[in-house]
Amino acid sequence: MRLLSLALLAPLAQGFLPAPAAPRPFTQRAPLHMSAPPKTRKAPVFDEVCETTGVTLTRFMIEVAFLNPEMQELPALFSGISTACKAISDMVKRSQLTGLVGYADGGGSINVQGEEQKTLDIMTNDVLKRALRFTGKLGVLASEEEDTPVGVPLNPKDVVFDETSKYTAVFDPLDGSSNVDAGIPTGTIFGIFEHDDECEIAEGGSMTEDELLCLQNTLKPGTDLIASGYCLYSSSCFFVVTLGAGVYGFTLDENIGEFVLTHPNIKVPETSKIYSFNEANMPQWDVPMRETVEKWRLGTGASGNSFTSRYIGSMVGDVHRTLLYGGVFGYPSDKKNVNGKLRLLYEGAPMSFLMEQAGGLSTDGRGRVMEIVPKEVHQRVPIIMGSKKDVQEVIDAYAKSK
Ligand code: FBP
Repeated sequence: MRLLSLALLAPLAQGFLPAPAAPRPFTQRAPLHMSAPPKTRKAPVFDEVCETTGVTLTRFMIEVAFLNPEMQELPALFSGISTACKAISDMVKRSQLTGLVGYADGGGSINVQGEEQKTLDIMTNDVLKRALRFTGKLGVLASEEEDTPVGVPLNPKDVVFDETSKYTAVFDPLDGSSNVDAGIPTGTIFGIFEHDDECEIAEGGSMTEDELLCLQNTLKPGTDLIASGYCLYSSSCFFVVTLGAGVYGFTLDENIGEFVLTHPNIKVPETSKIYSFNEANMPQWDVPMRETVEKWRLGTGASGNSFTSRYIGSMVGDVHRTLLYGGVFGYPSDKKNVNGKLRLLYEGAPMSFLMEQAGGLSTDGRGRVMEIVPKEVHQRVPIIMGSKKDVQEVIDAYAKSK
């Protein structure tokens, strides 16, 4: 018999929009009037739940599409994403047994960001790419492991009943892969945009029209996301998603092969006692960032709380803990990496959409990460996200330092 929490019967959630601040010279932000006004999305209410299966992700998506007609084609896309995540969960879990460990081709396989690719980086990228393509709903995809955005031509050979290329998907197939062989949590991060065949094409030198169209369809600010989420491969396999009406967490029930709703309407606590950064970089951080964390250590910050430190080194793991327990996670700017380490398009923006929908904040110190318009697919961005009042303390420190 499955445990059914009353929260499952809870109705809607609302998005969150903090006031924008003066941008850094090199950061272009989408003025609020430019990005599509956030449409109020309806979240399903489950007044009847099967005791054996609980509320599955499949049912959740069908009900979301029923309540939000403009999302009719999302369930098909999500069935591809969740199938890929289940397969990746199994690949990661069995990798020591199947030999899918270490660097691809014994080392030397370098992605466009100069990072040595793990065997699992390449395999998980392939699994996700194909699963998305077979849904027949994708126009373009961009991945950490792909040099440039990839157009997904409608291909009659793949025989999908109604191909529409309605969406653009951006993803990091195996975030934290540097930790995977040590059994440390890793994850898949994804973001979904509407695909726009008509989008205006800028001059592109050597790029073909199609390539430019692909690029234009991916270089969008987080405020244009219609859905984002992650799958965490850890003690359990968690699938956490937002469609613009709150954040919902599912746990993989391997007995029935389904993601089952276990964390409805996640709300990140407003204040906390946890910070989560790679402190080895602290001496290089911007002064406002460094001073704020020093105050948190001493318990002399705005909340008066003495903070402790938690850092897994896999963004998905650190963000998942932050959503559930509260805290501030990030990879701020520092003298070495002025734009931090995390990628805006397929790490920063999708995770910021989740954090804001859970009532938290996500900033680069000077403004909302969600409003930053990417110039490049693999562009990096400083990120500080988490509990609203604590992140606001960082924003205030940066504002004061101006
Ligand atoms: P990828 O593994 O996808 O390249 O992600 C980068 C990442 O591993 C994040 O998951 C994590 O938050 C960060 O880098 C850790 O960086 P560092 O090892 O410098 O602390």
